[in-house]
Amino acid sequence: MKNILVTGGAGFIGSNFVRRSLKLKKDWRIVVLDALTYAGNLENLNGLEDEYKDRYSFNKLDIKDKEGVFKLFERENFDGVINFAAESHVDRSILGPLIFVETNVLGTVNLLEASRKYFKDGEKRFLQISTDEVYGALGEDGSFTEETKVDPSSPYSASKTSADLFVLAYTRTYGLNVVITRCCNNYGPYQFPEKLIPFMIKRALDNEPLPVYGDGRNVRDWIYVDDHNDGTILAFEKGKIGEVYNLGARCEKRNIDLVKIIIEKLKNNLKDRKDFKEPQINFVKDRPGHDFRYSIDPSKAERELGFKAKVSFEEGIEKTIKWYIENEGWWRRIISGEYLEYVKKQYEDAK
Ligand code: NAD
Ligand code: TDX
Repeated sequence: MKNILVTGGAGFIGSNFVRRSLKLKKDWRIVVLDALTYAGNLENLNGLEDEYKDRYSFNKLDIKDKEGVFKLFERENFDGVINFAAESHVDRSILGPLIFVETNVLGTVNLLEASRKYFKDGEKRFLQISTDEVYGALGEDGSFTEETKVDPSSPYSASKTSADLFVLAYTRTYGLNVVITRCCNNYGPYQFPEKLIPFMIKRALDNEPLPVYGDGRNVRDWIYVDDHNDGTILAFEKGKIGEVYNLGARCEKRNIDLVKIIIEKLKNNLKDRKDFKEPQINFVKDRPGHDFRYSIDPSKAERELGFKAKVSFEEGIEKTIKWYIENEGWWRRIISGEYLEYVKKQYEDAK
């Protein structure tokens, strides 16, 4: 049995990862560490304690907590770490950058320090979940490869880039067995309703206008969360020490086109609901430093890891929209005071 620490396992990608890897990797025991910030939700992991009694446990802990993290490493004798924990929302990083430095940089370095102490043999791996945003913005042409120079635009992406540089320094200086994955925009169930797709679904279901930043021509490259997580498992098992792997599904969409797809899908799924009205798009003030386009070239992961995204956008977005319609209680329970405060601050000029 392999004992694996998954940080940020109560968030969107992390919780999907925990569920998927418990199902697919019968010889893995997963220990989740999560501070349960506004984005972390124990409900995302409902049922796992009963279903996987001996292969799953949860610890409420901050990755910055030196004593707590070192004690956990001492007790659990991990075979590897997969670090999903992060402050992950670009707009929040623009409103308040400091916590992004604290969690994404200092927190990652704290985990690296614990790994340096407890991972004496080079077999034990530290996998850092990074992002395509470290590469900055593209124009109309080209794609990010692992050779593209890092050039982050937002406090969020600057913090993720700094973390990547520390991870790489730990392999060069201390010989730590590290791998980094950089994935494009994820979508799927359990995504916090501040990110584009779930936010637009929530607004549409509440008959609120859909705020599209700028002229809506910015391009994002989309992957279904399970495909990202299959790539994560491959990188953890097959990646070469000190290497970076881009993960993506070659699925670029302009924001405005994506929002129109969401509207059409909602209309189709809700034709029988009398209270559902045609959602209105509202072009609002642009995000400062808004990256124009992302495009991931996943050739290296395909070639070296055997990675291949399997879920088509059509299938993934239909599943996602149905999930948010059927799980209205899940996102309604999240819309707390803090969420309302954030939305008010972020979209105050959007009215
Ligand atoms: P998320 O915000 O949904 O979840 C983050 C999780 O980390 C939450 O459960 C939160 O409670 C936890 N966390 C935050 N600070 C913590 C701390 N100090 N200590 C312990 N736990 C803490 O984020 P997500 O979208 O699931 O992203 C997961 C990872 O994937 C992040 O590292 C992010 O940078 C990366 N990533 C995300 C995307 C995307 O499209 N969402 C794309 C590429 C990479
Ligand atoms: O209300 C909105 N209106 C809008 O036009 C929101 C929330 C977003 N947008 C635009 C901004 C982006 O161009 O939609 C695009 C996607 O926005 P987000 O969902 O905030 O994602 P993005 O900024 O692209 O970052 C995401 O992908 C990379 C994740 O949040 C990061 O964690 C990941 O690293």
